[in-house]
Amino acid sequence: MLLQGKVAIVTGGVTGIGKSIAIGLHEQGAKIAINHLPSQINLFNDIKEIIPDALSVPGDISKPETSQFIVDETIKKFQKIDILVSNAGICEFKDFLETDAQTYQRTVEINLNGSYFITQAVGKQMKEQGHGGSIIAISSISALVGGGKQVHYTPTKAGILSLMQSCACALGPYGIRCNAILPGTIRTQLNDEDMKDDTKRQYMEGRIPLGRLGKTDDLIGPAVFLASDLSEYVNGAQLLVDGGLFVNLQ
Ligand code: RM4
Repeated sequence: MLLQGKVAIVTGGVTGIGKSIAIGLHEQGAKIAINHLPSQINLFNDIKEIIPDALSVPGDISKPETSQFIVDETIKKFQKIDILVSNAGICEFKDFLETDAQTYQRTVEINLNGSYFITQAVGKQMKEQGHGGSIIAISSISALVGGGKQVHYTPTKAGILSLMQSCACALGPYGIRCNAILPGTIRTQLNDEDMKDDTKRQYMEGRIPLGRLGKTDDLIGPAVFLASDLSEYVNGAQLLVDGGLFVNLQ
């Protein structure tokens, strides 16, 4: 029980990587506030079966006011915040030259702006609390390498990595650690369509030394590590969780 008595916020916490991490932090003893879109309340209710005292903090993370709402509601219910997992994100695969401005802007607003706003709001609360904290942002292998159909997306993941590096500098003096997790190709709803293409899926599996695509539960251990005191001197780090995909040229 590495997180007994801790309070964690997970954004985008009812699907994919965010859902697995929310459940994983709960299993280590943390109380969980889960952000999700209002339309996903049924998905939140499903998670309540697993995490009975989970707090629903619905809202569009791209709006600055949502982050303050998340912090205020979490404090109301749990009186403190120790951990933030900034996970909410979208990725539609689209040809660069056909990508409309709205798709680009929405991807930036949710992935990068949303991560900035929630990190700032939680950072202010943690500073006021005076006992530090751990902020984890879900960046991506795509922060480090490109994707021909992800030109609107990869810059947001690179931005999230950079956000954590600068927040590590800005918040470190308050004992608040900021680190990035960089998932590789993890099977989630974000790549359902992309991975339906057998040729693409077999290509990706062949690129990964461990021989398989990632599962969302593969992110639980790294998140628990960075959330817990096991990583008390880890600040501004980036942790690839990709089965060896990034380093495998040949
Ligand atoms: C990740 C990475 C994966 C892709 C998902 C949607 O950042 O690019 O390959 O499947 O996004």
